[in-house]
This record gives sequence, C-alpha cells and structure tokens, in this order.
Amino acid sequence: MQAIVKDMNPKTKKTILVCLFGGLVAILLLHQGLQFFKQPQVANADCPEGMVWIQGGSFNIGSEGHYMEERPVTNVTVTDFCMDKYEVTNAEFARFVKDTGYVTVAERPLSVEEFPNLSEGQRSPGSLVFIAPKEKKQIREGSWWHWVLGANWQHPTGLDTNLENKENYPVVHIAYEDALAYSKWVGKSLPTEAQWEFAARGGLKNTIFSWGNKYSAKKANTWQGLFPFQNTEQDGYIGMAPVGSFPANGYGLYDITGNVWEWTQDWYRIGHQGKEDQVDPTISNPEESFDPREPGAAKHVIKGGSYLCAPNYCSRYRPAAREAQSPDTGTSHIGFRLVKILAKN
Ligand SMILES: [Ca+2]
Ligand SMILES: [Ca+2]
Repeated sequence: MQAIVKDMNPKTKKTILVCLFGGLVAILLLHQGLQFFKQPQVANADCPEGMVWIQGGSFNIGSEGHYMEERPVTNVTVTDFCMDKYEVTNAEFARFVKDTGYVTVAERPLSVEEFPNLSEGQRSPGSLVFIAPKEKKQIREGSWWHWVLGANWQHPTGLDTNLENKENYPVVHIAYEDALAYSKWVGKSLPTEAQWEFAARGGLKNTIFSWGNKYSAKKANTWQGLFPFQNTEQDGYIGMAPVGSFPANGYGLYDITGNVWEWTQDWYRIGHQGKEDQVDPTISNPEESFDPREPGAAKHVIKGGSYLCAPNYCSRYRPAAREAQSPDTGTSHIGFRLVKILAKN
C-alpha cells in the first residue's frame, strides 16, 4: 500500500486527498442537517418573551425503574403550550409584589384557629429552611428542616439574609397560593404534571434524565456527596444557582430538573393509574389526593427535584420523579415556572 501511494502521480494523490476531504465535509454537513430536522419544530415567535413553544404530543409519563409513585408508565397526550425558559426569579417576583402589595403565606402569622396551642411568638411568620447537620451521626428523616422565624422569599435562610445579588436566583418559600396569585397577575398558569413532564423530557423518549440516561453533575444543580452531611460541590453550587447556570434541555428549558422544585396544578396521588390515553390529563379534585405518609392531607405534585437531591437521597432530578407537597408549605427549595396556552386562531 505504501509503495502504491509512493509511486502515485502527485496530481492523482492531490485529487484523492481533495475527494476524501470533500467527502468528510459532506458527511459532517449531512449530520448537522439531520440534527436540525431532529430538533423539535418550534414556533417561539408566538410565545411571550422568556417562554419557549412546546409542540404537544404523546409520551410515556412515569417510570418503572424508580419509585412506586412513578408507576405505571402510562401513555398520555399533551396539547401545545408555551413554557417559561427559567424558574421564576426573585426579580420577577419582586415586580409582582411591588405592583400588587401581595404578602406571601410565609410572611403571614400562623392563624389562631389552625394553631390554637401555639403562643403568639410561635405563630410569628416563618418558613422551613434546610440546615445541614453539624455532626455526621444517625439522624431522623427530615430533621434537616428547621422552622426559621422571618424566613421568606425576601430572606431565604432567615432575617439576617436578603436578596442582594440574588435577583437572578429562583424565588423560594413560595406556597401554592403564592404561585397561583403570581400566575394570575402575569396572565399564565401553573403547568399540569403531564405538561411539566413532557416539557422536561425535551423531546427525548423514555430517558432517565432530561439530557439522557447517564447522571452528570454538570447537567443540573443537584447534590453530590453523602446527603445531608457532605456536599462536594462538584457542580459548583452548594445551594441554589442563578437560573440558567446549567445547560438547557432539548426544548430550551433551563433547570427544569434540579435547582428548585416546581409546583404543578395536579393534586398528588400515588401513581398514574387512570390516565391511559388521556389528552391533557390532570388531577384537579383535591379529594382524589392521597399521600400514604399523611392520609387526609391534600397535597400538590411538585416536580424536578432540587439542589438538595443526591444519588443517596431523593434522587428525584428526573422528569418522571414526583413528590407530594402541602399547598401551604413553601420551604427553601421550592419555586415554580409557568405555562401559557395560546388561543387558537
Ligand atoms: Ca449543587
Ligand atoms: Ca427546577
């Protein structure tokens, strides 16, 4: 072979090299072209600024390979909608509060009727804040949540904290009714669980994560290390990250998994039974809500996991993952993003 190449006429050699190079370029262009056509065909122009167009379709909601509340995998359909690219930020929520004077649930004192046994001091406004245990010893599930007086969206971890340089962080300590009030003000709505999960999948079929099947600390703000004791910060953030710090999914949605949990309209119950082949399914009746850990308490579905979800605990930074949350409880790792259904022409 070497001899053939050596003996070859230089002109022929040049022609072969040009052909090889041309062929390579053609393959690359063809690949790029196919990638383009594989992208979801979007009509972003019709969505309000800051939102992306999600063309509806059928998909498998849920997962058989993880927690029981995600089963059974069920085929459902969602119709077209626009969705916020980012989690709602402190700056956006501040504009709403400035315009309306709205006071969030975490900023209101607890009611005497609901908490008759608490003193006035104990009924003072506050919220649940994650505080990592100081010692690495066996602790009770959930004992890392502390009721902190004065904690609310403007003071994320207590009265001695504020939003300075945090305008672009997701707003937290948002109860369901707070998210609802904001959504009405801005003319959008909370996503259904099906809309949220379809969007989170970003056009990928049945993958574990919103980016594929392999966990990566670089794809979403999660917790690396042994939760709740040790956070290696491999992804660069021990707590929340400014929105858009991690790559978008296939539909152009940032932090759809990780960073902060996101409220959905749906009332929570275990599993997806009864949704088979439905179009835009949603559980809209609170009486259908059931969380076996707290029977009798109606809760909403939250999606996407947060910066507190680690492989050894929670592991819910996946489109199919879901959790139940009391509507009146915001906490320091729950926020939201909204959708908008465009009127048909
Ligand atoms: Ca992190
Ligand atoms: Ca999120």
